[in-house]
This record gives sequence, structure tokens and C-alpha cells, in this order.
Amino acid sequence: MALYLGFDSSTQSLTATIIDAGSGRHDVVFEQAINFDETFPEFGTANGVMRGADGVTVTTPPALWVAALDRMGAMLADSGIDLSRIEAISGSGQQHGSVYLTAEATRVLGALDPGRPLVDQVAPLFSRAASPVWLDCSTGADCAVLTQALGGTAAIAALTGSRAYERFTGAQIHKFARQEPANYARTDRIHLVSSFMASLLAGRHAPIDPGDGAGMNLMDLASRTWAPRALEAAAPDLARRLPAIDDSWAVVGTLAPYWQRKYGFGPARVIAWSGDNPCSLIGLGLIAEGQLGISLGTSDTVFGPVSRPVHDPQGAGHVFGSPAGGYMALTCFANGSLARERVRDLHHLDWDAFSRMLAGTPAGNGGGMLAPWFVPEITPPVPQAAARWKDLDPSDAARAVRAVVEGQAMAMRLHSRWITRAVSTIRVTGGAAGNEAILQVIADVFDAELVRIAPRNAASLGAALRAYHASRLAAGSPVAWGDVVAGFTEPNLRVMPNATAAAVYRQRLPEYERFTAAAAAEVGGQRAEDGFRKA
Ligand code: XUL
Repeated sequence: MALYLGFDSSTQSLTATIIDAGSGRHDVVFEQAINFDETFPEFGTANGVMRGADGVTVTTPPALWVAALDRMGAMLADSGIDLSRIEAISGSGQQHGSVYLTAEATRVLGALDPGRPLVDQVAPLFSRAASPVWLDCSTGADCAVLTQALGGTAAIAALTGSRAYERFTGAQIHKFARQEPANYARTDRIHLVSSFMASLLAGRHAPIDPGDGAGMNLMDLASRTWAPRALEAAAPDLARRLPAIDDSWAVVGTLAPYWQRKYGFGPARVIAWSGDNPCSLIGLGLIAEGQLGISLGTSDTVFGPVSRPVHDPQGAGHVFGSPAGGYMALTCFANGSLARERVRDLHHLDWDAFSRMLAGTPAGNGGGMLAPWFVPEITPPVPQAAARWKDLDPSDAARAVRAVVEGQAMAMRLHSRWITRAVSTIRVTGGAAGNEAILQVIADVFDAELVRIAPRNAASLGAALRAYHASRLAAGSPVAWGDVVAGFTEPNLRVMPNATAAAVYRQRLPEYERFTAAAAAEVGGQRAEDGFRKA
């Protein structure tokens, strides 16, 4: 009869999922989201972020995340669910985003007043008003410094799981200390979105888990501890400003009285939060090596569990800690739903028309191709928006639609070969997973069976499952991961590859690889493998 709550603080929304687990039950009893732009127009975000005039700086006011968590508390209180039955709470945060707090935070977090809005109490604590988020590409110079200090691209990837990435927190901290030394000096604690949100719940500074910590270029992946050389390269006196790294299943503390008194929660255990991708791994039931997951969200990601701290030999992917122990390998594409929406809007389509056009056009698109880089791309690295069409008139709506989806799927296939070459089943989630025509293209390109997992928000479900696992572990009655996810991650749709289409893509893939490599080089994109050779 115990309930477990998971949050997902993502780019565009905050979701909460409550599960009823244990005692033979496996039910999702609540899942709701708050959209940031719609609910909090006063923060002035578009798709959850603010874009700087330079086109590469992308931030979110952290107070928005605080306001959303408070609002979700009220929604949960109104849900009719007895919140005192919630035994444990965990969460998922968009990766890499960071929150900068003054020394005053320690006291304020420990004495949150249920009589005042949370945001009024926390907003004065930010020493950096705008939190850099994962879409930010403004730290090229900072990445160069970190790479140099740590012995080159291959060395930093081997140490931290990824080469220096602009959105990774190490480079973001370096930029902050360089550009705003006075504000850096008054920063007492630097959190990730995940550890910050956990701190709000627990009323004390929460640790960073190895899942999200690996998204900073600051953690020694093999030992799961801060890498002193990386900290020194990133900013002065950084070690004392970072939270400790602790297990993903660590109990941070008891839910702060603020939440208990204001919304009727009980003294639930607060479990360390993790990143959205590590949480989605769990929420998709990906707990054994050889499985592959795809999340179709603002960004698209392809990922799977791996047992050792490997790294992408081409330097484009990442390795994070898995919240189930071991590691997860991941490749992230910034042009996910952003690119699909761009093509949809270019032709004034709705999603139904988009799907009809996709289903009505042949595999291979008559040779037409698109490098769908409508915003700067992470994989392959393309430093500026530079969509490239080949043998295709972009004003042909149906072929443009097919080109964006095929381009994305082929990029996923090409850039996931280092995770696993023999893909048997792909587990897919995210907003666009509702679109069966898109799923068919992915199944065909990978020539693999694809299953869709319901409910759709794998990250907040994964967080709730992690709360269940950690709470039972803390109580001395652990549950094996297979039993934790059982009943929650069953497919609600299976898509089989079409043999004829799969054969078309087998031929097309090398061609697409050459086309995109040349297009990336043309716009100054560094071929990741070149960086590796030089290193
Ligand atoms: C992963 C990444 C994105 C964000 C999206 O490296 O940058 O998937 O985590 O929330």
C-alpha cells in the first residue's frame, strides 16, 4: 500500500508521477505536468528557456523551477491522493544545467516557512541569476581550456566519460568564474538542477549522484569521485563549492516540514535525484546490457546500459553512471522535436498531416536527405544552426517531413554503433513516441523490433521507481531491479521493421554518413574523430 513519488524537472515542464508499488501492486496512480511557458508567463521563457542575442547562450531563470515545484505541491494536494502514504520521493532533472547559491542558502533551506511562497524565500539566494542549460553552446573557449589542462580530447573523455562539451557544467562554471568573478566569489554551492531540486525537498544541500555528476566533465567516471585536476582547471576553489557525490539510491534526508505542513505530505524519505537520461533508463526498464532506449523529446537521445566505463571512440557520445549501478552510454541530438516542429511549422501542418505525409512517402525519400540542424547540433558537433538539404526541394512538404525523420533516425543509428552493434529490441519513449509513423521509420532504419513503453514520461516514472528501490533498500528489505520495474515498463505498442525499407536504409546509411560529415565540416563543425586523432 506504499506510494512513491517521482518528479521530472525538464526543459519545458515539471512532471510528477506517483506509483503504488510493493505488496503485489504495480500501478501509476498519478501523472501530471506543468508547462513552464503557459503556467509562468511572468518568467518570459519560450520552450522553457531564454535565448541570448548571441544565438548560443541559453539559460533559464532558476526561480522558475522553484515556483513550479511549489505549484506541483499544490496540485498534488488537490489530487485527492493521501500524500501521507508517500514513503519516498526522488526526481529527474534536465542534465548539465546548474544553480548557483550564496552561503545564506544553507540556513534558508533548513528553515523554509510554509506560510510564504517557496520562490520568495529561495530567489534571493541565487548568485547567478540565469542558469545555463543543456542547449547552451557559448563555452567553446572554456572547453578548450579544460581540454588542454586535462591532456587533450581523448584524455578528458577517458577520465570523465565525455570530451569537453559546451553544455557540460565544468565549462559553464569556468565561463562564470571568468566572466563574473565577483559573483563566483560569493557562490557558496553549485548544484545541478537535480541536486538543487532535491535540496528544496530535503531542506538541506543534497548530493549529486554519479548519473548526473558524469554530465559535468568534472567527475572521475571510474571511481565516481570528483577529479581534482578537472576541478582545478574549471575554477578556483571549486571543490568546496560542489556537493558531495553519493549513490543514486542515497537517502538525502526527510522531506522538509515546509512540504509536510503546507501540502499534507508525511515524513517521506527524499532520495538523491538523478539526470533525466539516467532516470529514463530505469523508467524504460533498461537494466541489462545490450538493450537500447530512444527518447524523443526536446532533444533526442539514444542510450543503453553498459557494465564498464567505456567511452565513444568517435568522441561524440557520453557515458554517465546508471542509477541501477554500472554505467549508461548515451548519444544526444539537440535537434529532436525542435527540428520536427520546425519542418511541421514551415509547412503549416498539424501532427496528423505530418504523420500522413510521412506514412505516404517511400523509404529512402527518392534519394533526398536532410542534415536537420535547425539549432546548433551536439552530434555530430555543429557549432551553428545549419540545416542542409540534398537532392530535395524543401518546399515539397511531404518529402521535407520524411527527410527530417529519416535524417534523425539515420543519425541515431550511426551514432549508437559504439553502444551496441547488434540491436534486437529498442525501447522508445518521449512525446514523439505517440507518432507511429515516426516509430516505423526508426524500426526500419535500425532493422530492429521497437516497443513503446507507457506511460510516456519515462524520466518521472524512473524517478518514482528509483524512490521505491532506494526506500526499500534503506528499510532493509531490498527489491531486485528486475522486480522494481516489473509491471511498470510493459510495452503498449510493438513495431516490426519492414524488410524492404530496412534494405533501403542499409544502403543509404553510408551515404548519409558521408553527406553529414561533409556538411558538418563545411560549417566549421569539428569532426569528433579528428579531435581524437589530434589528442
Ligand atoms: C543529455 C542532454 C539532454 C538533456 C535534456 O546530455 O543534454 O538530453 O538532459 O534534458
